[in-house]
Amino acid sequence: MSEKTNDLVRLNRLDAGVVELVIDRPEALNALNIQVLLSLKAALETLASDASVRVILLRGAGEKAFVAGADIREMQTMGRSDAAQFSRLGHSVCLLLESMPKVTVAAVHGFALGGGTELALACDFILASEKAQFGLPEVGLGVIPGFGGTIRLARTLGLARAKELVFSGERIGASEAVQLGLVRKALPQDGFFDEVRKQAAKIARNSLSAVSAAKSLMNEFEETSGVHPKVDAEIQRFSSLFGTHDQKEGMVAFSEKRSARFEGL
Ligand code: DAK
Repeated sequence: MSEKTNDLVRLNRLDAGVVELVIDRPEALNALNIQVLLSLKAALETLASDASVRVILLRGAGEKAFVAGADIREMQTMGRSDAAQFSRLGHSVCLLLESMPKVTVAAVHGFALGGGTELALACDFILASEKAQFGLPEVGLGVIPGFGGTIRLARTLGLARAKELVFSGERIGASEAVQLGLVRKALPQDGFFDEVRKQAAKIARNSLSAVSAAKSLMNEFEETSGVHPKVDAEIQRFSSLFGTHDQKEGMVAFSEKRSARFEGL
């Protein structure tokens, strides 16, 4: 059964307590604008308290992308306080995915860039097809990841590898993501979502109270080193880059489909 929570986010209820939460903005490669984030937040809040739900599969609509990042066109006009608000909203979605008493799985079949990689990292784990592409290209736009990506990537890959990816903005494919430990294995593109649903159903057959007890315990290990204590620092750093020459230039250059000319200002 497919429910439209609104025009940007769709909910498919599958068997045995598995639901697919689909970001449905394929014409912009499912880029996260404020409206998408608000819709995701509302849907996740509802699912968190729905006793029939066990596993949430987060995915993007269309052939090409999970999520190609935060919406660059929308960010282009943001000042510092808008950026701080935007960052707080993004964090609230990621923290919900990370902490809700359900299993959250990112199903990545194409581009997961910037905010897309960050959203995927906030899920309990990522299932990726062989066409998945990950990366945090924000420094090429004059900003930094603003949804907790720096912290979660460092936690997953180790500090030096995460720094290399964040500082270079380089994209990696599925096989490198496997080597780095971001995902366990790359699944075939053909039949990817069928396989993802099968794996979700397998988890859903286990005791949800046991699985969510394990989840909260494992998250507690992260309490001091994890994202929560660093949210305010990241929001402050992220928003302080808005209004700089390089942030404006980076985002205008994206819209004009040309390389950015940065001045370090
Ligand atoms: N924002 C807005 N529109 C986007 C977009 C994005 N991130 N990514 C793609 N699109 C749009 C394109 O502009 C294009 O629109 P039209 O020109 O057709 O109107 C359409 O989607 C199709 O994209 P392309 O024509 O570019 O498709 P290609 O196959 O040629 O290229 C691509 C695919 C994924 C390589 C390319 O679209 C691309 O480089 N996209 C941008 C990827 C990127 O830089 N992502 C990082 C964005 S910055 C925050 C939280 C998080 C973040 C920031 C703040 N807070 C909470 C404050 C994170 C920041 C980011 O994510």
